[in-house]
Amino acid sequence: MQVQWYPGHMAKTKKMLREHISLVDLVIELLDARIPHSSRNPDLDAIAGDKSRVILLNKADLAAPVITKAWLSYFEENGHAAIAFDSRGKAGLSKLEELVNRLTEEKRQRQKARGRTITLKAMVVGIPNVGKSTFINQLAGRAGAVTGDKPGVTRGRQWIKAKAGFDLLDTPGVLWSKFEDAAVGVKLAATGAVSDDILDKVTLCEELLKILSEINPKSYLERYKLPDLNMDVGEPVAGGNAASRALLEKIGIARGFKLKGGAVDTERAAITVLDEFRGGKLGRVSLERPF
Ligand SMILES: Nc1nc2c(ncn2[C@@H]2O[C@H](COP(=O)(O)OP(=O)(O)OP(=O)(O)O)[C@@H](O)[C@H]2O)c(=O)[nH]1
Ligand SMILES: [Mg+2]
Repeated sequence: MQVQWYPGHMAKTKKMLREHISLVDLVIELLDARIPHSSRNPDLDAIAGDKSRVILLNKADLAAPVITKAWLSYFEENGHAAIAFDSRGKAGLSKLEELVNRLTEEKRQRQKARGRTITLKAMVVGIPNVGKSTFINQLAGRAGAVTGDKPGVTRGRQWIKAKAGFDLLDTPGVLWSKFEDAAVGVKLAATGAVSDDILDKVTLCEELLKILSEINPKSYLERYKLPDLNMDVGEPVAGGNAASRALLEKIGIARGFKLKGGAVDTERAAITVLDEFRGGKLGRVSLERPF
């Protein structure tokens, strides 16, 4: 499955990020904790240059805690300040504040020495639907930015005061024009960064089931109360993967999704599995490890 999604506004957003980078003291890069590798925009290094950066593994409530911990060590070993976060709660706030203070220490000291009030500006960036606006609202303690359960909600930049002397720039989600491999596109689509309107949901769901069968078959076996099928993922066949298709049909049967005439409604099964995976109903599942 080849996913390529680069709506016109994304090139404009990239230009806007480049234009605004000199105004900020800090970049807060939100990654999806379930796919920290696939959700990293390779264009960001060139845009952010040597600006201080915090990596925030957002939606950590949906990812496997042990694997998130391994990712945090991985980023720290590679010289990046990183924290895990659930933007719908307040758990990581004090740790984040500590980190921001550490990274902006020099500027704050300089302003203090000159008797100025401290002002810090941070740009919040990340792929569509990763939770940028939700994160900003959490920090600000009010719903200043529009959020939504689909990619492409934020369309323009917006400054939001998180607290006195700390302003955050909300930005539209950006992807990059070419994914390095097809698996990256599949993971971005499965976690909700790519609009479902451009995708064949059955194929996407089969691809997701193929990944889950390799890393965590318990996630769907328990959710859909299936016996261990001991599935062999096998070679891809035309129209998808035979084992994943068989699995999707079993899920459809388990849920009683039937078409007129009695065939299994695989489309409805696919929509259900994708929704439930995205909503965390298959448990806390990370699709990528740092090793
Ligand atoms: N479970 C969970 N859901 C989250 C978290 N952060 C955000 N969400 C949900 O993810 C969806 C997208 O959130 P937004 O804040 O609109 O995402 P965004 O990155 O601003 O998206 P765009 O503006 O479209 O680029 C919403 O349904 C949020 O409730 C999180 O940490 N955990
Ligand atoms: Mg947004």
